[in-house]
Amino acid sequence: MSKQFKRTLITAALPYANGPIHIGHLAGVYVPSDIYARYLRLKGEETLFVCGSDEHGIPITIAARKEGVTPQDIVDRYHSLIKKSFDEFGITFDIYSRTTSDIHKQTATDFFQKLYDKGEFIEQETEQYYDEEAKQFLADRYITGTCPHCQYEKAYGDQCESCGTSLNPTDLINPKSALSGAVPVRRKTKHWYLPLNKHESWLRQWILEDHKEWRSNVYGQCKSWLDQGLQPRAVSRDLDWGVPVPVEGGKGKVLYVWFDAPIGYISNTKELLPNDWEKWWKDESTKMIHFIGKDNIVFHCIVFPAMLKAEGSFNLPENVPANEFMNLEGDKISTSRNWAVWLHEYLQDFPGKQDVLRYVLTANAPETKDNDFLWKDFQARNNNELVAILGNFVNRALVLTQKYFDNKVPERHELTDYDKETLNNFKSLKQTIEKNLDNFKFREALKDAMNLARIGNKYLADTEPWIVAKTDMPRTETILNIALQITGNLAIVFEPFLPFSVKKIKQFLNIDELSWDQLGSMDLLSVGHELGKSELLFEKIEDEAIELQVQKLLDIKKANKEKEYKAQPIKEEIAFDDFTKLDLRVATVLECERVPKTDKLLRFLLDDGIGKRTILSGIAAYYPEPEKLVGKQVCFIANLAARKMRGILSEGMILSAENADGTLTLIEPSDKVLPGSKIN
Ligand code: B3M
Ligand code: ZN
Repeated sequence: MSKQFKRTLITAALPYANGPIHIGHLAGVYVPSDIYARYLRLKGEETLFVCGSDEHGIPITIAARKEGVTPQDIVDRYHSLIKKSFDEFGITFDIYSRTTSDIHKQTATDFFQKLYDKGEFIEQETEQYYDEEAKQFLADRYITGTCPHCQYEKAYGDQCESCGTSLNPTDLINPKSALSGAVPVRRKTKHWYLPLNKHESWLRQWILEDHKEWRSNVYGQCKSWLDQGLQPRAVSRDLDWGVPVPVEGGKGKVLYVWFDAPIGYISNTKELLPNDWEKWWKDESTKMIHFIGKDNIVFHCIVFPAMLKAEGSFNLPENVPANEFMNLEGDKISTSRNWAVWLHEYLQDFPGKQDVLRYVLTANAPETKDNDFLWKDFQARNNNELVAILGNFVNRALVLTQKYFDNKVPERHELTDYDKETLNNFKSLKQTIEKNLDNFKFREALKDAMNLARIGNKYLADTEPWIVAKTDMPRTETILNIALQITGNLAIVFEPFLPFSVKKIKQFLNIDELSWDQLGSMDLLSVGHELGKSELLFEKIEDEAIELQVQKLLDIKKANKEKEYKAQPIKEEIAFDDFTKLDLRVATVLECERVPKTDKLLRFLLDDGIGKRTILSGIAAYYPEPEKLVGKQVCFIANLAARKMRGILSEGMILSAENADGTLTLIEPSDKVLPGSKIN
């Protein structure tokens, strides 16, 4: 199926306005969608790129309640923070609006009304938990109780955060309302449902047969949903934050956030183009692409298309290139656990380095599987790729032109075979890069763009114009002419990926507009053209900057462990006699050193009041300067049978406390006592 399209509507998932944006958002949705939008515009294609904040839904009401402010306060705060981050990272939305706007509320209301009038919903009554004190129905998140699987007492109605099991509110033992603490009662409530089962057969055809080209993760998820059989889905909720249900019986109810949010794409288009929006949504020659993360697949591939189809006048998406997740240093990014690199914080620590992050997140994009963001990798990609390849090439081409040709583009004389081969490489890679961009393979496309810079770098290294200049000026002119044309080409190919750096390259070259069509041309700069002033394109990132970031994460990890710390259950009861069998004493440390060739063991020589004794203890990792322990007092078990470790006899055991993160701390008496003192 290759339809002819005239224009492209690009949507990027509407981020929830209940927190700032982190690298996971950028990697999953906003950098890829921006690359695509920039690429299409550079090709001169008619393109519209819409996004906005998703400002309804339970998490926002929960955040508001926690802080004692209104949901509107929360969304106002995060909407502007998020919008600012997008601006700072060069995400070129044509509009970034919000779902609390009047036009959105009206659009969502009308949409619901139309489906209602057409008889596209079914109404169903169910029993749900109700808080009689707070006088409201309780969303799953608002009910807490004991997890039936792990006995954790603060499990939520939808999930136990301790063991990770997903739950139904009715699974909880001793359910309580998180609003008032009251025991919730069950009460009947009526809602409107979109009968997805009615849509199953055309969805099967449309996705499984007509869109086999979709990414395998997307296709696979859809297939598994469809194979399980679709069920009616409630599109309303008992809540007071959202778009009110506009029909009879809708009092106290709002549209489910996943019903109104995707309509946000439509209302944002309307807001931007009040007279012209319909061609972007209803004209068959418009291609619509949804950029999302993998947790949004079912809503964009099944639920929203069913809504659009039920409405009857809208296009369906042509592709939904959903990404998998970007993890951070091996762990899933989590807003609530502060396990993230926040964009506003990144820019404080790395001012002006937006492109470095854009580059790393694309080079490592989670297009086919979850990937990891590692600070070491970030540094390596900056230093070994951006600085050493792209930056180095551009810098050399410009500096040599200043040095030999007074900053003007020199003439090009006869080409050697090697020159021709170099230029041909550009032409052939252009096609590969286009194909990858057209198919949302941004990672591959970026790799090939960097390969072009590599070709340039190699060209200069092989032709050595700084040596040729001593004997053959015409040849030097040719080499640098080619190097400058290559630089111009790099400004085209990197524009979608590294817009800030490309802006600089264009200033260095003193050129304005370049278009994708010109990629591969060796006549971007005419002979005699005067170049601008140049500087280094990228700078090296030092170890210290990276260590700081790694330390920041270690601190967060430690704080999280402490927050989640649960004291171990008490062991089985023992008789007093059992206790008195233990001979616990205090001793003074005479010597302390690491046991050679081990990571863990320290050898203590103790004054135990009677004589000297040696004890080995596995705490070396937590006391990197063991000599500092000399003179301190420790507690130990004096009558434990001695045993040999690493050829050394250990006579007893030193007591330590285990911290939340598993590290150990020695136990010391609160005042100095005589060595040998008994512990009772
Ligand atoms: N706000 C979920 C998310 O941010 C949701 C996306 C809506 S797209 C219409 O993951
Ligand atoms: Zn549990």
